[in-house]
Amino acid sequence: MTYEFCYLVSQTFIIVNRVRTRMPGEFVHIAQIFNGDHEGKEVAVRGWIYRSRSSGKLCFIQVRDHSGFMQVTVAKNAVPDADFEGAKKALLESSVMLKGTAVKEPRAPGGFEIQAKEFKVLGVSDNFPITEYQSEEHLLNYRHLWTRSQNLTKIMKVKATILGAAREWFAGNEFFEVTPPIITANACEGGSTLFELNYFGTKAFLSQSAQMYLEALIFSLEKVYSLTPSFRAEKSRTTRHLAEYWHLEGEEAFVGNEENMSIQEALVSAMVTTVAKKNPEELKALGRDPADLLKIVPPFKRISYDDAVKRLQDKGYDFAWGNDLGTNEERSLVEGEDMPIFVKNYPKEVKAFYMRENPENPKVYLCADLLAPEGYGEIIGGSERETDVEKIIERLKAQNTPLDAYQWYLDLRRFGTVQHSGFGLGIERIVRWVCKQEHIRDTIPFPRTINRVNP
Ligand code: NSS
Repeated sequence: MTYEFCYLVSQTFIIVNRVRTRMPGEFVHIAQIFNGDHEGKEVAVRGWIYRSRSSGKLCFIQVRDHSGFMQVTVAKNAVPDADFEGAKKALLESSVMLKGTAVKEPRAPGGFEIQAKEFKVLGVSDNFPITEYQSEEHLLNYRHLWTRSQNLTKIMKVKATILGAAREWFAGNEFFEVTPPIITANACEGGSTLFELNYFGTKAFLSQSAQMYLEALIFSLEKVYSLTPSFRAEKSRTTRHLAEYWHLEGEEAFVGNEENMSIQEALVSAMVTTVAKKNPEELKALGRDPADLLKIVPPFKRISYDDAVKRLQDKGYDFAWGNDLGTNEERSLVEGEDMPIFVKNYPKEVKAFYMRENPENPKVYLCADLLAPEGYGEIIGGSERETDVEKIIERLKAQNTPLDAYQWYLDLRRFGTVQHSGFGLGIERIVRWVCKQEHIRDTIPFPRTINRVNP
């Protein structure tokens, strides 16, 4: 087909399409009606019943779709008899399809309603098992239905924007997206949180981090990232740990610890400012002022672990050098900050074997954690990687790790190693902060925690 012909065809298509969008009965999303463009016109809507009440010859039904709610009035004399009977009987969460006129109605939520001419129930709903006041446990048991709730819907929209913004940022900064394995033979973050599985008769694990594989891939692609599920058999019940979470990880050749932090702050800024611009209504409804997020721009403060210890001691914490920072310590360090802060150069004993020793102080690694403000705590763990193969072997031996499964990783240091760094960002951790959620489980549709694997 020639270009001209294509053009002609597409013009014709556009004309046909224009006529179609003006035809009565075109399906629209509810939010499109509220902007007034459809006033006085016929529209068709598909969705689910959110609320309903009827009085004799009139039903008032609130229908929801992903974009909002709309009052629909179904009058006995305006629709076929079967439609009116169906509307009267239909219970909450029945799926419906309706046609009618969009009219201004100041008494209806949002100032518009649809006066139905047709009202079809597509899928009936029996007594919906979720009513107004339910225990947390009940809502988790019915998570497959509770994902229809307003809050979870908004959080999922925010999360989708955050993931899109991250991918866009990486693509715009010359990172290649790669696909590391999930089933592995070695631990990246220590044995205590490994999920073990029987892999055709040999022991294997679910990945805690793609890092080691990303390290392998920088030798061809230089800057890589991946978005994968990571698994941690976290035995404690906390409001910020999941057994399965989404892990966004980057790895960069020829980059040291400081530049690694600059990459992270640019990425985090892009993720949260994009969501502030694209989802202000969802954020406000969740209690987050989008203006808080628009302020998150580099550079972020960088304090050393040593400084962090001093700050904590000055505030009266009984905290000795060499301990890991817990939730309370992290909360205290970001008190009064409205941007995330980096804490860098942790003692070796609290971090993993693969980090590069600080040449200026061999007691600490060249690493950094990024702490979110408002007490949300760590959202990123990152470091420059050790390139000295002997040092890595020594550390693995010191922790009694058999080297067999790590030989391939050691090879990366034996064949053309280069300075490199990387980081891992917990998607649900950043969503929890952005959406001001108390519990991390509400940032993922089907949370996996110590006592829940179903639904
Ligand atoms: O253990 S980390 O701190 N670091 C790593 O896994 C590195 N190997 C990543 C890398 O350099 N490529 O985990 C990274 C982040 C951490 O900051 C949290 O935001 C998140 O992963 N994380 C979690 N989120 C939810 N639930 C759990 N259990 C969890 N554990 C870590």
